[in-house]
Amino acid sequence: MSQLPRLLALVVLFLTLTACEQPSDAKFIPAAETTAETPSEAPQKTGPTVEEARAFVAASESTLEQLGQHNERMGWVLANFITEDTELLAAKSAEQFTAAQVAVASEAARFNSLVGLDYDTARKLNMLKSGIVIPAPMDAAKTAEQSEIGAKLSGMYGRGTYCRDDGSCLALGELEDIIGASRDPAQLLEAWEGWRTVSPPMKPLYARQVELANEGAQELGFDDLGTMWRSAYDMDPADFPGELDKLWEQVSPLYEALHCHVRARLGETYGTEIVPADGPIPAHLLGNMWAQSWENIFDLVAPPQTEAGYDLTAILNDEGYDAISMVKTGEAFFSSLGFEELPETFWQRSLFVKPADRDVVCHASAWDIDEQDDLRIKMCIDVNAEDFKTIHHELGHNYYQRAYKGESYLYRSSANDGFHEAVGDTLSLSITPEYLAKLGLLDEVPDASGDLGLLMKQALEKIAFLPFGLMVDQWRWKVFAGEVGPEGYNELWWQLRERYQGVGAPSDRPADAFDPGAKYHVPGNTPYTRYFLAHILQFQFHQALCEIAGNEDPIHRCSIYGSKQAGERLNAMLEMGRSKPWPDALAALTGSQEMDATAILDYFAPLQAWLDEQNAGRQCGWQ
Ligand code: X8Z
Ligand code: ZN
Repeated sequence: MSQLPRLLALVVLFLTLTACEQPSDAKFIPAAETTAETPSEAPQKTGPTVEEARAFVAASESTLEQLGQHNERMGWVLANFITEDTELLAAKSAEQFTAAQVAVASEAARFNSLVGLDYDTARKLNMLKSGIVIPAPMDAAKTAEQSEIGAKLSGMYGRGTYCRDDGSCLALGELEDIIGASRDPAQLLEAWEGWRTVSPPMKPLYARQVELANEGAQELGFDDLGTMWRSAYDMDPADFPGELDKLWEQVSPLYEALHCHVRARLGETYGTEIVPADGPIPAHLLGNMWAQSWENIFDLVAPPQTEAGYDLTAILNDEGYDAISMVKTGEAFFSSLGFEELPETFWQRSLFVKPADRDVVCHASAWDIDEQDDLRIKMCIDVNAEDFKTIHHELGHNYYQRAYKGESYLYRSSANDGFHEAVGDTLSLSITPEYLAKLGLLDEVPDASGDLGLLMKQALEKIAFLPFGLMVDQWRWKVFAGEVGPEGYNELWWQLRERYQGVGAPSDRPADAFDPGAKYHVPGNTPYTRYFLAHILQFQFHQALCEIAGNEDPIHRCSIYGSKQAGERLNAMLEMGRSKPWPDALAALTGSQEMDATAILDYFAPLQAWLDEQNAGRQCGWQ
């Protein structure tokens, strides 16, 4: 029997008894402050006791675990079978789960001034109060409305297609193929604009979702949903943007150098009427639907006389790889580090190939249905290098999930959300020519003269991504803070795209455009700063693991494949889950408590030197 009615009854009772007591201060409370044993300040007899707090945390974990699992299954069914019915069922379960999360978060505030709490209870109370991605107001009708909107938005994205006047329709995957391969600006523009016809109808729904989620966040004591999201980093949420600024300042010179070179080369290809020599790069020319990573235009910007050394997409196809063998190869990498193989159910229950007969959410994701062994991925795999890397990304989530399965419910998560996104990518950094030669996919390892090409390809993926990884939530935080209303959403989006990425809209956007909605994570309501952090962290992890593996090559040539020592150290961090603040988890692997961009800068140092030479005499930056 569902525990929700019982829980809600409890909450109603609590709210009735203490109706005048607002859930006061749900802001960040450093665990250290609440953990200090201060026997002289024993809790007052009238207030809640430490035992009550512990019992409350245990009951909340148990309730949320049950509802969360049910919600996860419903989410899986919706994402694999989008229909009106599954949308409704998923919305219903999301509604129950959100209501329970909010009820618990609100009740947790009861223990705010309690002293003498042990470390774990204090940490978990904090997590209960702030760890909701999309809170709802404590009004049943509004909670239901918000869940329906959430399911509808996901469905609209998953089902989205662009239909031409002649009735022919293209799905996202097909449009992405055009953006990746075509060099015809008119065709590129059609695909780019075409995909953005899916999102205008999302705008009013999104605006209402923001209203409701903000109301929910405010009822829990936060200024708005953005503050709530920023409170998940074991630091005062007010300090978190500064942490991001610091990292961005470290890497932005490298990004600007890459941008400058890429813009100059695109100007040579398409002409300066299309690519202005001193302005933002039009977003449809960068080889990716969102201009978030640019590896598909490698051929246009590659250093002369260097190659990437090999074409992994061609190799995978020539060698007869299919979706399953690509995933098996990813699994084998983890096995080489000493991780246990994936369970049989992973192979039975995952979705690897886009079904022909139904709508699914193709955006890749990893699932942990029972938080024990029922791990799955859901991906519409094509045989190409990009999907090969994405498979490693998704498996990284699954191996992390399995590593922390022994932790209690609230600790079954990554140290911070950037860590979860970084693990699989860290292994992808080890997909080097040496590694491919070990697999028999390359006959010989190219010598160091090919490194510049390899680094360029890698930079087009990893460095190009950084400002995009940052700007998505810069946009959302401003939206959540009410700095802009629906009528200004799109303009703000493009202001930030220009400011951070130096990328501009290729054409005047229609008045009803809602271009943020054409990016999965906006209608899907997935925070995005995690990917920016992951792109910094994965290089820190890679550097540390290479050292542990005894690597002596330049860091961009290091592969940790086969190193049990590296695997052991990685696992030591993964199995901590979220039980300790992220600086402790980071230190367990790297020895450092700071997120820091030195490792990524070291990795790309030879490319930076080459870019600086190329850019001498060019006008860099954008107006
Ligand atoms: O969404 C993802 C993963 C699933 S967590 C495929 N990524 C971001 C994106 O596609 O926009 C990975 C890189 C950034
Ligand atoms: Zn991911």
